[in-house]
Amino acid sequence: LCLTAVAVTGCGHRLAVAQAKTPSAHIVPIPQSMAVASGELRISAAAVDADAAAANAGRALDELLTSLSIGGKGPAATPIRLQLINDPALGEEGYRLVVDDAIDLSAQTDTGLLHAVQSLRQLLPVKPQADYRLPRVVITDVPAYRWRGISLDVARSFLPVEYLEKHIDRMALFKLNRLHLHLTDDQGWRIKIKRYPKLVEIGGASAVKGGRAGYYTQAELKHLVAYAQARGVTIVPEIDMPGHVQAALASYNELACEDVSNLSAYSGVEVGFSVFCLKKPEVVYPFVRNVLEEVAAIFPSAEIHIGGDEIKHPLYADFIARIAAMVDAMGRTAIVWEEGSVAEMKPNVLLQLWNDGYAIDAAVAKGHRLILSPCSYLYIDHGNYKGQPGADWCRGDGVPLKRVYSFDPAPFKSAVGIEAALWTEYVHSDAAADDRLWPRLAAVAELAWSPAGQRGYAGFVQRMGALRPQLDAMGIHYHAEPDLDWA
Ligand code: TNX
Repeated sequence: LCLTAVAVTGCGHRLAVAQAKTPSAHIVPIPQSMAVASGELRISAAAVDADAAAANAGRALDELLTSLSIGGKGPAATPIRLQLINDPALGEEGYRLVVDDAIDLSAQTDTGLLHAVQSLRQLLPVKPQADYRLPRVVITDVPAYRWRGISLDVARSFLPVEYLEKHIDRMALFKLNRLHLHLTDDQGWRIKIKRYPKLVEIGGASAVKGGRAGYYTQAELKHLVAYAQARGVTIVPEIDMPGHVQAALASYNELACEDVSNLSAYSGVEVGFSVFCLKKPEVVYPFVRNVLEEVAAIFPSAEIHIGGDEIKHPLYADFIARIAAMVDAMGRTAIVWEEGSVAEMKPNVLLQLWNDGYAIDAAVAKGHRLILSPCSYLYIDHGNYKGQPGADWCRGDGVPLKRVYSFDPAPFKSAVGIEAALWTEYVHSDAAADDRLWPRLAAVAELAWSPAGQRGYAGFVQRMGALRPQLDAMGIHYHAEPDLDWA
């Protein structure tokens, strides 16, 4: 007999491995509850019965099975059922996944079922095999936070549409659900506004030194919105103002106070020098309104980010209050970086925290809720390790995987969730973005989805380490993280 030891002489190597190992259930983010029973389910074919009302999840399941060549019916086919059910405890995004003699995925919504499919996908290998062995599990899973985000700065250095599509697929694998696009900054304006064509003709043609210029057409952005929506991801647009606007001033000089006709977009990395001319409300407010109307027509997101960072101006609080009200009148909710908390705004306006220790209690007392992006944990433009070239202003030791994972959101009782940020002053290619994003974004996903009681770095390392083939299959140029033995 050969039960465990692979090295025992006389045992067929493959047989020994197959008998020794119950397939393990490594899922990131770790589910709220998961019971693993003994034994395994073997699958070679699947008989899918999917609720037609869950179209996105049905398509995702179909793609998963096709990618593994798990085909059609037949007497030996394993039933796979994808069902919409009524179970309020699962909320908007929760799901149940049971692997027994059949595979049952259930949720109240299409989005919940999408998450169930992603968990199933992580339990399976990434390459076609003759048959598949799944652990028998009962998973009930609900996210800790409704906001599980990543912000990409496409303004300093552009990221192409094809990259964003891939990025959305990767987010979906880890149940991340908010893609915040920082579309405008001093160095570039990346969204075509039909009423102001020079914004992309001039502002879209520049970038930070060494970075990529470019812009998205409205058709491209609408395509991305739909692509993301089908994968459970909401794209949240940001138009940063009243500072960080040099690209806009270069395109439409009248937005500036100085009487200059040769302003040009900026390619350095300093911040805080450009500002709309707030003494010319008759110029600035109609411009902002027209821009935001086109933005709102492209992005159906409940929230629109209006920036508001890093600018000191006597009319700043008034400007933020007026633009937040403008967004509100459009039927959307404004998000503003933490500095905007000085403005009088409706309490539903979300504040995005980015400086560790920023004094936010007064704003919270007014009812504002928070998106947590503390730079010393979640600014992943900072190095994967101390000394990796790039930003270091917030934390000189970089923001390693373990550091990201150690962020504790619990003290922030008014948080709606967590968002990491990839600024791109020093990130100028798809591969460089991948290197910054992965595997750290998986840690962010676990912080945002999994309850504190289930989390732990050792377990994360073990589960994430096992998911390396998933990242390889997606073609991710991830950082060779030593903690995961990926070096
Ligand atoms: C601060 S965070 C910024 C960005 C920079 C980033 C670099 C925030 C709201 N503003 O403009 O790109 O630091 O790490």
